[in-house]
Amino acid sequence: MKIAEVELRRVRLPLKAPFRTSFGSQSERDILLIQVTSDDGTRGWGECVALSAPLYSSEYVDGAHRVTRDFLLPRLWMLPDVTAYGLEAALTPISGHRMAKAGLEMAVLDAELRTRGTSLGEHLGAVKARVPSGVSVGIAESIPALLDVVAGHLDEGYSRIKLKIEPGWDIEPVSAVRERFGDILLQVDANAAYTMADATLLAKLDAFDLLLLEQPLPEEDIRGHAALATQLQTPICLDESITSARAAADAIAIGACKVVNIKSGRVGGLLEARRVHDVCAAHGVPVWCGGMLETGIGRAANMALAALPNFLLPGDTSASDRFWRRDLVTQPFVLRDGHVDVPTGPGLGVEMDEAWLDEVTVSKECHAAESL
Ligand code: OSB
Ligand code: MG
Repeated sequence: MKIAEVELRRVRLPLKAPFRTSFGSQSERDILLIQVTSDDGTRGWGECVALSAPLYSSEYVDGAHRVTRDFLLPRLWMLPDVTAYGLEAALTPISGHRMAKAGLEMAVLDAELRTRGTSLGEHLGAVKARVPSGVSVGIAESIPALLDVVAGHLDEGYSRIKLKIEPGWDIEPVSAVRERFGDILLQVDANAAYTMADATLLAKLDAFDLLLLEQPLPEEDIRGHAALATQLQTPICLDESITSARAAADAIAIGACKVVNIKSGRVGGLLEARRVHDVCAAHGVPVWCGGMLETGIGRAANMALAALPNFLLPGDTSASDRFWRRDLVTQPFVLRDGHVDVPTGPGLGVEMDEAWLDEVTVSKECHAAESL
């Protein structure tokens, strides 16, 4: 495949409600979208998951945009024949910037698979037609407000609830949710907000029979997680720390996690995400699919990934209306019986709602291959 053109577009989409985590509150998303067009006119879309500020990880959307334009695209133009696999290799010399790489890779893979008439699920090795859908619940104003939000999601039929926690918002809300809703699938995510000094406090979570405790300690603190694991019954799951299949292998070997959250953006793309899946499977470590407040583009990729065999826990694979009044795709993802369908059409299997997309577009720049 030859790429004739790449469009970098920024869209601004308000969230239905502010989403609060230990690293801050989001009330809208400023998203980098990538559209590639091949020389035969096939188009592919990618969504970069970088947030506005470098709080969850070191990447942020303005930086990802710039890296894509200044360092990734020149390497794409140098490829005589473009495939997602070839692009991944061509981008390897660029250190870090995994979310930027993942956004471009997604667009190329979408176009490549559309050319071949293959769905992303089929390409990655999906074994399910639909995936169980969990929901990530932000830090609330009060316990009654949290209970109302959780009750709403359970009424909608979500299969599992994840509560965001931070120091001062942990034991009480978790206890209140467990007491009020009984035997639901429940887990918590700390987004690196604790230290080893909190080990005794975190051990109190053992009383609530949680599926897992996600990323209690900082990204680089793999050894700390291994030490903490010896003091907890609740399985530790890593998110921020797992930046590659190698990082996953290391974390598992040292006993830092019993479960892994996979986000293709965090690990540099869907191809590396599948390797993370495979490494975990080889070690008998179950995985689940994380989310980054994606529109239907990134959400489509998540559903395909979450359909792989070792995705044994429900993911943050919620329906489009969890965050958006109107998604960017014409067929938004809907929740049915606590599940969301994996797209079956070629590539990502979604089409853009062009009118809405244009309405929420803040900027657009077009880059063309110098010669074909
Ligand atoms: O840690 O999983 C996380 C959102 C943004 C950044 C990090 C995280 C999250 C979520 C939301 O928890 C997951 C979703 O998109 O549903
Ligand atoms: Mg997380």
